[in-house]
Amino acid sequence: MTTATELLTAIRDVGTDPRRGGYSRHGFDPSELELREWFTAEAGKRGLDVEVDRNGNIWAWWGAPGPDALVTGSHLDSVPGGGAFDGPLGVVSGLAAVDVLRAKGFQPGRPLALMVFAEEEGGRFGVPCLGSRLLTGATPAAAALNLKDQSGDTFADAVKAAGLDPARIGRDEQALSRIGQFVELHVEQGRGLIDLDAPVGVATSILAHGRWRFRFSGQGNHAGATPMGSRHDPMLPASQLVLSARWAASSVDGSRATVGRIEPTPGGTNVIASTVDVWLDARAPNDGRTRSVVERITAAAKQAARDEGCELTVTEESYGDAVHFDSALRDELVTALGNVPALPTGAGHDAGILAAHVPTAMLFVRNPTGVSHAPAEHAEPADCEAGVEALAKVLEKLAHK
Ligand code: HGY
Ligand code: MN
Ligand code: MN
Ligand code: MN
Repeated sequence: MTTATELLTAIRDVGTDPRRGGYSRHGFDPSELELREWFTAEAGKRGLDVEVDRNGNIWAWWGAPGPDALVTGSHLDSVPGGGAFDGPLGVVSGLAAVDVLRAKGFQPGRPLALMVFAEEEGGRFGVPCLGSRLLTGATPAAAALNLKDQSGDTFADAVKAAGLDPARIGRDEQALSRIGQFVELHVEQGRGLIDLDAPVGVATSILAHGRWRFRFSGQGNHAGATPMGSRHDPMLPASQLVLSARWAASSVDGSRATVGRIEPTPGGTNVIASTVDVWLDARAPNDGRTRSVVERITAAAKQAARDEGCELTVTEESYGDAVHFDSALRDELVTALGNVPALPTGAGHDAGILAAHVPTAMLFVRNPTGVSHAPAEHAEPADCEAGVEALAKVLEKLAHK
């Protein structure tokens, strides 16, 4: 039997993009395709039948596909310069849990599948959980196919390059109807389990979460020849937006607002930018609070654009309302595992998308640094094994004959 840590070590050498350091791949990116091949081989070694659905999500079946399948899974793509656990831990724990169950001669009493969702981070096309959103129809095919990545390739181009048919992208009734219950194991992205001194916990809720693109347009000009009083420099209102994200979020309880990506055009050191694109990630415990944070930030950005004689266009790139996981299923997990803590997560997950369609639950594994979306993200081997044991117990209980 291979441990989760051994499997994580194995995939560290597959599909890693050295340019960004650490673990970072985009969905549908050539380096991620290699990783998907690795997963397919590992699933095959465990006698799981692998298929790729029309939206690029991978399903590894123990037993004939659906209906009323018990499904577990997560994602393999990551953010630029991300950590090695966010996504992969859920996938390798599924493989290791199958090893545990097979070793004890367990035979599932219902179809059981291990999934890998495509493009969960939205790192390439800007929409998080794209694979699960397309599967469920939360994102319509038409809205997805025209999405462009930073090199100008469309999602349709990427789908073709991945060997899929753009005409078949979209809500997959048959695949969705196969899922009876879904459980995702994930490294915790925060300090909850550290403070609770527990290796494993179950999720209660996910924040309402959206992404907006602010485009400030001004007057491109020469850095030396343009007097300060006659500039329309979009970098000024862009900077104001970054600062307002901090004070707006601090004034709305439990909310978070982040600017992690700013792109001036043309981006020359001696050039006053003509446009500046700023991406805002905003989240809060409910829809109303997220919206109010974004409204405050947008008002400040509009005023700053006016003051600098710049134009502003705002585009909502993605949005997902707050998720409250199925309490009955959560209670089943707590019963199966014996008194594990239940806690919320600030991070988004494919489980959050599926929760609108099937009873869904999440397991978290302690992260001693509490850091995520950065190389410091971590889970100790003993806690990874506790996660595998917990997942195997949950799968055994829920898939019992
Ligand atoms: O961004 C998120 O919340 C998740 O880690 N994709
Ligand atoms: Mn993530
Ligand atoms: Mn994740
Ligand atoms: Mn996820």
